[in-house]
Amino acid sequence: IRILTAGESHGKSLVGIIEGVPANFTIDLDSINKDLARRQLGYGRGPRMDIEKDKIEILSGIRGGKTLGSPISFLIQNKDYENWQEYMSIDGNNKEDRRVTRPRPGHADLSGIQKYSFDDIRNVLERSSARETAVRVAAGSILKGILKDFNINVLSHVIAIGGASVSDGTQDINLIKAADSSPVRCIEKSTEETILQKIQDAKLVGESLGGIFEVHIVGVPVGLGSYVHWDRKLDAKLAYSLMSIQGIKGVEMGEAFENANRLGSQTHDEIYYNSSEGYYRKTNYAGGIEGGMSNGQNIVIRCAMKPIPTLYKSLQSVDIITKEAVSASIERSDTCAVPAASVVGEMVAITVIAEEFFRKYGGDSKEEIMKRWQA
Ligand code: EPS
Repeated sequence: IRILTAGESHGKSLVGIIEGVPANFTIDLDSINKDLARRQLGYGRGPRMDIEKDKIEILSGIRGGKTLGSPISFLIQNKDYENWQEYMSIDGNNKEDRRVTRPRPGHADLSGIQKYSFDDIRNVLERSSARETAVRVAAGSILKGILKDFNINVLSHVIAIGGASVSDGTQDINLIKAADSSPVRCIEKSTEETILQKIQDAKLVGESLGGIFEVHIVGVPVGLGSYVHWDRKLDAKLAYSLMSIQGIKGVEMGEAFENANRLGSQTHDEIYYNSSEGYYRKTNYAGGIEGGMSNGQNIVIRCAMKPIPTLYKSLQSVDIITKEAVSASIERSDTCAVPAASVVGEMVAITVIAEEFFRKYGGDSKEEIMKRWQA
């Protein structure tokens, strides 16, 4: 699977191409649009989400509701483009009054203009924006729909925001399913309330908040990934992809950081066998991956997101033209996007699983893959 994303945050539209999807899989546009809508939710998001109503428009690779085996291309319109046409036009006649010259600490702004020799930070922020994640959600949702035929599914929930953490980490998938009905995707009621208050307080003082979410992938067969090839280790590939989500600064497999402080005998999941289940474990400290391969348990990944760098309470910066000390630029921002990021995390993780699933059971069509998987 190869995914190419394109598009500027306030440009005409976002575009994606997915290559490597086998033929004859049914694509359900409604469920892709539902995932796009889930990404837009969450208490703490900014006014931009009132403007956008993300919908996928497929351009190629699907006929009569089924995949053709050819690259799937699609677009998601930026409704906000209407308000930005005079600034984001491609023909060189853009108005100058939304030029950005005060880089935000923590954003791509300063390193971006230095790297590309720009004198307008807008050239950087338009592409570094997390708006790009809409494309990755659409692509991941297409693959999620396909993997459902093989009983693989993905869920997520928020376990901490702004220092308020759930008291009890659960592995119960049925409880985690309830995350979608929480405004911050947190399934522990008392923590949800504390988080809502924290976001409200942060907004009042122009602050932003980060947090931690957990992605659970269920139904993954044994042996995706590799212990033979360093670059196909499943945990390594997941960490790489999840770290590529805007704002994600830490990725952990299972209870990796807690395991680091435990004894070996308290860290490893003991192995049992019975004739109906085959091999099984009673614990999942490893997060479903041993030796770079899926072990048949649920895959559990935790991601840490930093607080969004666009702050109403401006930080110290330097104007890139005058070199004078100034406060960093601000147009508008989200106070917290951790709930949205958890949905992005699901879709990015399932993309990696799909890639390794097709590598192991691969074929040109659903029929070929199904035979191998059933065998
Ligand atoms: C973002 C800034 C905000 C966010 C945006 C990411 O956009 P704007 O500058 O238009 O207010 O809303 O996220 C999205 C548009 C999205 O769809 O997630 C940034 O600077 O990264």
